[in-house]
Amino acid sequence: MSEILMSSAKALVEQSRSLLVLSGAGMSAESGVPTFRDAQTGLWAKFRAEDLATPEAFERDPGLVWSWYQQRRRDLNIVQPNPGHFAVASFGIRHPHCTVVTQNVDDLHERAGSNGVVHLHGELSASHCFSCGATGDQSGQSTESEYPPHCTECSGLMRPSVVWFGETLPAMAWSEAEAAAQDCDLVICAGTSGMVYPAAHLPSIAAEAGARVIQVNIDATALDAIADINLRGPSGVILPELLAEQVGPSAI
Ligand code: BV8
Ligand code: ZN
Repeated sequence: MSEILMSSAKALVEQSRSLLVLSGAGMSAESGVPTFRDAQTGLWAKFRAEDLATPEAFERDPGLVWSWYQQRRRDLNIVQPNPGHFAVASFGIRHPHCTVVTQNVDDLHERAGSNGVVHLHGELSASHCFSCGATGDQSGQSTESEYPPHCTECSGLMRPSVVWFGETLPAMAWSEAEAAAQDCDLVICAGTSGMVYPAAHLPSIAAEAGARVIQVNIDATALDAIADINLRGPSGVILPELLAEQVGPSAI
């Protein structure tokens, strides 16, 4: 990736007074968490993630969908945040006007030290009742059960508290993300294909409000068209350099 592009991007970060970081599955891929574009493995090899992450799939086969999330929960227990997560977290500690909005359902940003992370698509660690919405007792929830437990309120089936395709995003999360996009002067899109809506609208909302857009991705994506600077490469390598504390000009 060219040094000129990186220094231009670092200048935008240095000048920024309000930063939005929008992260996608590629951010967690550096920690070993498969993206939605990656092929499924094991029992779910013959399914696409998009086909499992729907209410219809859960109604059709609750055991299949629940066990897929249980496997992802177990996988998450053995991965760690990567240097990209830590770079975002330490930048956020140095710059209070930095909002982290993620499409990811893992807690890797939080485990790296980011606070107030906005989860557009929910969180894998929580569950609620598919019928009545009760959250029940989340403590010590086993990641081993291969069939969803029953709700203690209405004996309906518990489901993971993630947003499935065809479901609306949590209103609070979306309005916080939209406000951050409208208010920021710079948005960094890290590890997202820009294919899933309405999350994929956020960079355009920011650009239309006058913000500059930096994209960090190993591939070309739908966001190439609106990115002012495209930093091609892994987020775990690029973000630590892009967000490193910039020491002022050395005294002469
Ligand atoms: C909604 C939780 C209103 C579940 C997820 C037609 C056109 C436009 C939109 C639609 C349409 N038909 C339907 C829709 C709406 C639909 C949608 O956008 N569908 C897409 C597939 C076309 N959206 C919805 O349904 C949303 N709700 O719109 O509500 C509504 C209501 C009713 C009816 C209609 C509308 C809800 C969407 C939320 C779905 N849930 N996750 C779970 O996790 O199980 S989304 C899921 O996909 C993940 O959260 C993941 O984050 C996301 C995929 O996006 P990315 O994060 O970008 O990941 P992806 O795998 O795509 O890309 C990874 C990128 O990383 C790649 O670019 C790769 O190059 C890069 N990368 C890889 N490694 C690295 C890297 N980059 C840097 N470093 C690396 N090391
Ligand atoms: Zn219930």
